[in-house]
Amino acid sequence: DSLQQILKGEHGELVGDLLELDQHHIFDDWPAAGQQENQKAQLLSHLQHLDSNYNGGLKAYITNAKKLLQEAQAGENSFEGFTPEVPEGEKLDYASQAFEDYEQKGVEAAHGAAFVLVAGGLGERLGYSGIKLALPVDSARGTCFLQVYIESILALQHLAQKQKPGCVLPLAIMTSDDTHQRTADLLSEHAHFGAEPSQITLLKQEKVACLLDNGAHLALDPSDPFRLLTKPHGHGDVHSLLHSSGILQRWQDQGVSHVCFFQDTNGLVFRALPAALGVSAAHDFDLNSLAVPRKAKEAIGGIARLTHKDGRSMTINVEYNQLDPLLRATTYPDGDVNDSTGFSPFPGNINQLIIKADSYAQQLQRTGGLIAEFVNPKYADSSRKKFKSPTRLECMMQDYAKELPAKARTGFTVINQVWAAYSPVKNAPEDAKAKVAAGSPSHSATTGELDIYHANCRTLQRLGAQIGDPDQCVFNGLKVDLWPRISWSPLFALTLAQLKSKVAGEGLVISKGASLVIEAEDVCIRNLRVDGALRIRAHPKAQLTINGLSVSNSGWNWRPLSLNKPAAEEEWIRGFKVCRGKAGEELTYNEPGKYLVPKKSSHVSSDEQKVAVTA
Ligand code: UGB
Repeated sequence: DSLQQILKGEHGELVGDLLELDQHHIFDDWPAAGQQENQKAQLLSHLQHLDSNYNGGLKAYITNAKKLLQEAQAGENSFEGFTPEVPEGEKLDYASQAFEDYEQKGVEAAHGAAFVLVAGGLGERLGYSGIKLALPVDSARGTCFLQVYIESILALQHLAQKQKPGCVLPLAIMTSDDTHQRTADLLSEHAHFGAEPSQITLLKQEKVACLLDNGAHLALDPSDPFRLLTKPHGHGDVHSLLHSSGILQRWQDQGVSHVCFFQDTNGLVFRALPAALGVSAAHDFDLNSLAVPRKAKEAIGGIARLTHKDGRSMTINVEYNQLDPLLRATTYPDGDVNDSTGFSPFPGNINQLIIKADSYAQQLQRTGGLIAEFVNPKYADSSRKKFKSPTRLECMMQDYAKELPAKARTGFTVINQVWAAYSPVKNAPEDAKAKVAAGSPSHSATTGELDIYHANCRTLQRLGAQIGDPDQCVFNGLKVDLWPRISWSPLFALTLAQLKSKVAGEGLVISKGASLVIEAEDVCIRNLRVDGALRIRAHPKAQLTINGLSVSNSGWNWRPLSLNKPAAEEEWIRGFKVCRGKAGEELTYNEPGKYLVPKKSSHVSSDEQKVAVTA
């Protein structure tokens, strides 16, 4: 009786549709009229919410799910009829002349750039309870991913303003229920890390209902019979959100020409992004994927050119779990294996995409931003009838390429040195160890940090600096190289050209085990020797010239954690603690002005001495 009443009421149409779609089980234990009215209202409004947040509503969701689940059960291959080959693209050596030329072109195009950070994932794989954007990128500087990303955008904005005075580069961050509030809090607690509040927009993606079985029956939450179980729909939601929120339209009205997408924990992304933007502008690409050499079986997709028997052809990302079967079934009988270079012949997708705004807007207008979905049930046995746990439909942002018309210009930009472009923080310590044992990069919190130092040291070496050798360490069971801990704010140098203009490489000497942190914008290093630790902080309008400074102290130590000593979660996932003691020199300039450091011809500080120069 109570259900009959609902069918006549506000939610009647939706409930009727669900009953027609064989979803009676949701209402099996529906209490009689007058009983648990609040809980019943809760379920109905929850269903309505799920209905209004999926294009076409729950009816479309269940219909799409049934089709995809049937195909999955039958073992259908979504690449049936396609043959993969290694595509042509731009391959750049980091710091080569070609790299620098593209970087310059990217800086020239930067006034038309907008940024999209997908950060709806909670990072369960990493075993970290907070949001990943709040994790420190490296312990030397101690700033979190969100800060480094925003500073990178502001640094590019400063460069772009030389082309277009006053331009502001916008950032949209996709969050989810899991990350939204904490991301908003992180921004407001830190005054948006120096960005204008109106420069940043948060877009929350909604979860989708879980599916119990091949019949696409929606799963009730075991802990609450008046709610459905829901899970994230994947990073592909970002396209429909940019469309439905009107943000893309707004950006276009402001003159945005390229939209640059990136992920939550790759501290190196902005090293290569300006060059990739230059490649996009130079080749007038509708879609350009930044890529790195990929180890076979590594959990990053491979970029491949797929040609169908009927003549269709597209350059797309083939996700890691699909690449091996596709290769085996077609032109590479050994599957996903390394070639003589030690890498897979297919470039690795790092989900950093640069999309031309004009054709993107047209495309979203046509599709509403919908991205091809897939389903990936874990079956209980070979009959493929039962799932180990409820599944859901998903979509991936890089599958935007699948929707593009044949005439679209798609390409990719490979940075030949992985260390210069990609080291995400994705895997918990035990999984990271297993990945390394299987020949893949660990993509752990340990390497995410250490690769920043590695990249900075290698880059400075290319400028002619003398950098001490790395120490060999074991953190969380991973054997790693610990290079001198050099870290700088992107506001000091974002591009290679900026770094070259600020650091005279031949005048820089950093000892083995030393640390150097630059937390200042306008610093020119002519002659500096660091044996120990040095941190430089300065007011944005302070101009420093370092010429003849030599710092020597006992420095900072990266110590493996001992099991019986307490450590923060951020330290546990890295496997080390930084012991700073009182050693380490700190140069601080709090007022605008011009400073020569040291004032005399040389300046040597002793161990345990902390010098604060306050103007
Ligand atoms: N993300 C969301 O914003 N919402 C979601 O619903 C899910 C994720 P994962 P994944 O570079 O290593 C991708 O989970 O999906 C955000 C590519 O598909 O870390 O396994 C999340 O917050 C793969 O081709 O990665 O694999 C994070 O920022 C390869 O490029 C981002 O989406 C791989 O990343 C990625 O989510 C990689």
